[in-house]
Amino acid sequence: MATIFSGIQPSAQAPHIGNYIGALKQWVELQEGNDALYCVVDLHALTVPQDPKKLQESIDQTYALLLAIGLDPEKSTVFVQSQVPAHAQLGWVLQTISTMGELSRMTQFKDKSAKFKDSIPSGLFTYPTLMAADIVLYDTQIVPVGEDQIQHVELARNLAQRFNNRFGDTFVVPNVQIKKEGARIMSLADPTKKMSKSDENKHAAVFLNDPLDVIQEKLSRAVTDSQTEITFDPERKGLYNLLSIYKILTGKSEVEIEQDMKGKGYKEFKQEVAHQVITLVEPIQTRMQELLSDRTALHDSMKRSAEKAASRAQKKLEEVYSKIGL
Ligand code: ATP
Ligand code: LTN
Repeated sequence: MATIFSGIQPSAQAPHIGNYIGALKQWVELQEGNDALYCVVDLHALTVPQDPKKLQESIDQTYALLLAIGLDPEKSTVFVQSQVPAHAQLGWVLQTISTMGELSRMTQFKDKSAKFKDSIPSGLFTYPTLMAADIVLYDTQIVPVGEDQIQHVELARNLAQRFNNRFGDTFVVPNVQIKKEGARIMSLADPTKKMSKSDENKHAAVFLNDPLDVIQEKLSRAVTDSQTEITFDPERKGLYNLLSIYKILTGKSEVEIEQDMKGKGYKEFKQEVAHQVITLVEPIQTRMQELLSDRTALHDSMKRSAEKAASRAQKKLEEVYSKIGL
């Protein structure tokens, strides 16, 4: 049994199938037989400007989605970050032992700050120290994420080690866990770019809350190539991406899929992929609507999980405060 921690930002835009395949699917698998904590990281969302009403709604939506994909509050602790004050408190402590140099090297900071020209919010810069706090507060051993978060988990490891060296053994040094397959699902509109929530091209990503006909339409338009044979060839990026999605969702082997697709055209194959995606998202959408229709029950569940997480986090924070002389 391992302690697992991961987080997802609440956003007005629902997660896409890249988020699901790269991260969320593993969360569900890992809750079996492990001590798993999953967090809606609303404090992280504040690193870019937010509308308060919309943020509140996004938190509910994201929490409901996590339950709808199969996370079970009886098996894992699914909670909202801002409801456990120790995250922000430890975040500050870790920020004081981080350096400008190491934070400047974060590629996500470079990408996201580029959009702000002169007035880059400083939260965008210090964000990885809060993420490190999220992880080390619970003696986390394994952090399941998509590829783009490896650098942040590396930083969490460095900060944990640095703190331990300076103040004595306090934190477990966490390990990142990346799925070999699906860690980087590509855009359907441009398979050289990763599938992203913020892509301006409406056909780049399939979102878990997309209407079923929209899913069909997006997949039928997915960029492929002018060849005809359906085979796993990483050089044929668009097709390879669709095949990877199909492979993960069906659990079939590459040989099996290539056999099944012999003689079939792209049109038919894309319909098959759409069918698999719809089979995945339809029950999730139904469950999510049910959960969102009773906000009192939803908020009660949030509160209970936050209390569970907080009692663990508070102990670690007290240990940290005492070690650093507070
Ligand atoms: P985006 O770039 O789509 O806006 P994000 O990384 O900001 O995504 P989060 O909701 O914070 O989105 O990420 C949730 C999880 O999904 C993270 O573990 C991240 O690594 C993973 N992830 C994001 N995009 C992809 C992708 N295209 N393929 C696989 N995993 C992904
Ligand atoms: N930075 C991550 C979300 C995140 C996270 C975490 C992931 C915040 N805290 C702790 C794993 C562990 C993102 O943007 N996807």
